Amino acid sequence: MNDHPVKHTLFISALLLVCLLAYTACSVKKTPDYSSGCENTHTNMPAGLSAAEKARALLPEKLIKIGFVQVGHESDWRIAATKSCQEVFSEENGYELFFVDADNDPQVQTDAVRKFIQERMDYILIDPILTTGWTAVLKEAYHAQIPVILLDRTIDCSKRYYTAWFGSDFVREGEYAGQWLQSYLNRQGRGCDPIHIVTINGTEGASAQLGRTEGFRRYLNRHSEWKLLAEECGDFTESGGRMVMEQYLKRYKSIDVVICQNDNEALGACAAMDEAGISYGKDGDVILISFDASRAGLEAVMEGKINADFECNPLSPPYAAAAIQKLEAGIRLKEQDNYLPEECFTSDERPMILKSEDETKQMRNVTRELLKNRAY
Ligand code: GYE
Repeated sequence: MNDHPVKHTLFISALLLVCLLAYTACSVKKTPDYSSGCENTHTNMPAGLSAAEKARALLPEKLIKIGFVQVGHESDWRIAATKSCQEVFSEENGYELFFVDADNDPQVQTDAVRKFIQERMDYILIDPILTTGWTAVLKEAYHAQIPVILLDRTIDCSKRYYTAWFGSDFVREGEYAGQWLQSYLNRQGRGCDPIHIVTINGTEGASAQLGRTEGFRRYLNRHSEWKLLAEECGDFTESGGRMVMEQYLKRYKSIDVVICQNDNEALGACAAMDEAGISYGKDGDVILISFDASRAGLEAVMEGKINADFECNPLSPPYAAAAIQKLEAGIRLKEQDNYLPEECFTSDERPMILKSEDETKQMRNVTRELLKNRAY
C-alpha cells in the first residue's frame, strides 16, 4: 500500500476541498419568494474523475446575480418585456435571475429592491411603476455599491443613484400623436372644425403616462378648436380601456378622436365601440390613436381599426445585458440615458412623415410580412 506522507496529505486536502465545495454548492442561497427557480446546481458529473477534477467541476460557476423588479403583467407590451428579460438573463447566458412581478404595486417594488440589496445582487434592474418614491431606496443600493439599471420608465431621482437607463422618449411619442392628428385632420379638410377628443390614460404617475400626455398637450395647446372632453385612467389594461370608453360613450354625444395610451386600452375601447355600434378607424367616424405597436395593436392597424400607432420598444433587456457585460469588463458606459429605436405605424394609404427637433420619421403601413418578422 502506498502511504507516502506527502501524497497522503495531498489526498486528505483534496478530499476536504471536495467536501467543502460540495457543501458550498449545496448551500447556494435559495430565495423562495423569487419566481426564477434558477439554482446553481451541478448534475451529471461523469464517473472516474480525479479528486482535483471533481473539485473543479464542483466549483460554483460565477453566475451574475440579477435582481429585476418588473411593473406587472398588465399589457402585451409588458409580457414581451418580461419574456425578453427571462431570455436574456438566463443561466446559459451566465446569469442568475431573481424576478419579481410587482403587480402594479409601488410598495412591492421598493421592498423587492431592499431585498435585492440584502441578498447582495450583482446588479439591480428596475422598471419603475411610478416616477416618485425612489430616492431613499436607490441611495441604499448606491451605498451598498450595487449598480442599478433602469428599464423603460424613468424616475424623479438624482442621476447619481443609477448607472444607466434604457427606454423610450414618451414626450416625443405624444408629440408625434399630436402632429399626426393635426396633419390627418388637415388632409381631411377638417383643419378648422371643432374636434372632440377623449383620452384613456395609462397608470397615473407613470412616466409613460406623464410623457405621452405632455407631448400630446403641446399640440392640443396650439389648437383652440380641439376640445379635450375628458382624460381618465384605463391603467394600461384592456378591461380598463373598455370600462372608460363605455362611460365616455354614455356621457358624450359626439366624440371625434379617442387617444389610448397603449394598445390594450385601444382594444378595450374598440370592444366598447363595437358594442355601442359606433364605427371607428380608417373608414369609421371616430379616429383611434394608440401607443406601443404590439402585435395585436399592429394587427388592428392593418385591419384599419387603429388609425395611428406609435411604437414603444419593449426589448430593453438585451441593451441592459450589453451594458452589464461592459461593466463586468471594467469598461465605462458612454451614455447614462439611452433611447431605443422605434417606428410609427398608420392605416393611411399615404403614410405621413413626422418631424421632431432631431429626427424625421416616415410612418409605415402594416403588412403580413412586417408582422412575420417582428420579435414581439
Ligand atoms: O405602453 C404599456 C405598459 O411603460 C411604456 O407600460 C410602458 C407602458 C406601455 O404596460 O403597455
